[in-house]
Amino acid sequence: MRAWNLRLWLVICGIGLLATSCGSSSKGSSAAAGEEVFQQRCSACHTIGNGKLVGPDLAGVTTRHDVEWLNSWITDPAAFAKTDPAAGDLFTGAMPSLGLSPREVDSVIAYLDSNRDVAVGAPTDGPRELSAAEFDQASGIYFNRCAGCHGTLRAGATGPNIQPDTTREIGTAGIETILTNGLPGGMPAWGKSGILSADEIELMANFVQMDPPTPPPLDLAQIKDSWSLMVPVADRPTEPQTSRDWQNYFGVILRDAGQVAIIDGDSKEPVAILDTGFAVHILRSSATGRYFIAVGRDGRVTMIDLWTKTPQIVAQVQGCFDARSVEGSKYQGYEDKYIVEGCYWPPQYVVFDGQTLEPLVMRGILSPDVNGKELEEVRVASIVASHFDPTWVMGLKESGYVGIVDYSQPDFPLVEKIPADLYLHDGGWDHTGRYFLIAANARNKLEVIDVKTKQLVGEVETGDTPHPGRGANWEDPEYGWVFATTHLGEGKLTLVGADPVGHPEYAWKVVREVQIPGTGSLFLKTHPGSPWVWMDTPMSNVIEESHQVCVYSKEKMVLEKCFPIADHGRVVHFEYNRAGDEVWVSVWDKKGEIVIFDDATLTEKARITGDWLVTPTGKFNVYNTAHDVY
Ligand code: DHE
Repeated sequence: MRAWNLRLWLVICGIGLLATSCGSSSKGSSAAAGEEVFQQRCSACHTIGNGKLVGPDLAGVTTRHDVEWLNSWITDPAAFAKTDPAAGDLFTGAMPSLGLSPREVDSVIAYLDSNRDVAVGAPTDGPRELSAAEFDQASGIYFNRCAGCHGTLRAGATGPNIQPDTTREIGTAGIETILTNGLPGGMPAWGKSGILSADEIELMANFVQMDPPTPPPLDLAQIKDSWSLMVPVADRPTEPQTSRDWQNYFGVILRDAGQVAIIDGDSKEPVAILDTGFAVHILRSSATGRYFIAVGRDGRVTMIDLWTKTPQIVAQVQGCFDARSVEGSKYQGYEDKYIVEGCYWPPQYVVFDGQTLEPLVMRGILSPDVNGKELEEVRVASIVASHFDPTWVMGLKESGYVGIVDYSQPDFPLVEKIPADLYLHDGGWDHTGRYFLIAANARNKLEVIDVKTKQLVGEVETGDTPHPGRGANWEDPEYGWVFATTHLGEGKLTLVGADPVGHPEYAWKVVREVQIPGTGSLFLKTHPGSPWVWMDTPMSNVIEESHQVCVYSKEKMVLEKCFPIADHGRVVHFEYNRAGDEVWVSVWDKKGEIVIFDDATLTEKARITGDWLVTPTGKFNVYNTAHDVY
């Protein structure tokens, strides 16, 4: 037995429980256990003998590194890279700490060693030909599941570039592995979670190695053709026809049912379930709160009147083929006057009448990026409505500009383009409504825009892929006002100083970082009267973590606790009721639930269930959404 093998043997046999297999079998129980761990935790990025995936082929790795080295590397690659030069050379930031126990690490090494004689594999197998029907099917799946992160033309944004040059390097088998198991930085495990079948994964693995189809334009005439006004303004009530507190209604997205449920926040009863269309993404309230405006991934905008006895759809229109954001005009004198829709495709925004959704203007946003690089795709990401002047502020994702649209001017022009950083995604106001903080999430930063001076005033590195949603604002006992975000790529809540008047020394700097168990956080939420900040981790590939919520104490300045609230689905997104004493959380599943907590005691108060509650995701309280309470 060579020296290295002997050491490996000693390490593995030193673990009592595994000792029975030592010396008896070439692939004993520790290697068998290691195989299981490898399949679950490593095989998304590595093969043994089947070529490079995201990470290198690990065939023969135990002949290249000794057991102590591998142990340190697998346990915490980032920490090890700081102390070991070879590890430092190898570490690109992609290899995460997997949180394996020492026994699991040993078993993985034993498994790798049991494959020490396997030869490193050839990297790729090319794509097979797809029939026209298969190509169409794959285009549909790509649009539904992939385009949001990787872009319609696949140039990358929140997710990496996956154009054929890159995907062919990985090859069909490698892509299938990634699609099945996901990746630690937020790439969902489409196969393991049962969302894509094995056949669909095979189809997509081939499709993404081919050139993307060219998506068509959508002009104003076509947008006008899509407009339908179900209830003219003259036929609508002039005052609320319900005795319910409609300002405490919650609009709940039933994503895969293509519906929005309007739930009475007091009685918790569904008062209406409305067919809004394909994969609704978000709702926003008009400035008065009377109308909910829904936007679907297919670009359809739906206006819901909450003043009728039962809420009803009064108008619909399609301004884009692919969209994620919509907002109303909120400046004094312009309440409920206009609606803007931001498109993912085509690269444009569209302004509608705020009472009827009649299309008024469509304006293109394609431009070179902040570095002067020509682009073929620029998507409108987050949009907020200023309370200081008649403007909308929007993140122009690929170009890295924050655009300002002046809706007091006849043609709703983009009057400013403030250079920030690439891949702008989601964001919200600071507590004064003067500063807009938006994540350049692939750059691990929050960009801070002063909408009064129309300048970029801060750039803050917060962590791996910040995802603030609308963000959360509160007064920290030490640092004054802060704006916070969680992250998709690491388990961390980051507090950024947001008090340039009271605490200028901390403004737009990281002032606190709080570890939370689990990556894959999408949303956090608080309320001015609450002592807590609620956080989710729905995109964690560790099932238990996707079921939990975590709560941070503003006063104690520590993570109070994390606890599971379901044994199925993904627990996602928070919303407070109008009074700010209840928090609503979705269990995003075919058999969905909404769990309601008493915010003072953190105890469960009610659980809404029912066959109608299919895949609930975002929830929007009328009062809080109209007034930007977060
Ligand atoms: Fe969202 C907000 C884009 C996936 C639920 N999401 C946003 C915003 C953007 C965005 C740009 C900000 C809108 C604004 O403020 O005007 N979302 C995207 C994507 O590109 C992405 C990553 C991939 C995709 O294909 O769509 C994506 N989003 C999701 C989901 O998978 C979620 C969890 C469920 C779903 O709808 O499929 C989801 N996104 C939400 C919600 C908000 C949101 C609930 C609003 C948060 C808020 O509190 O305001």
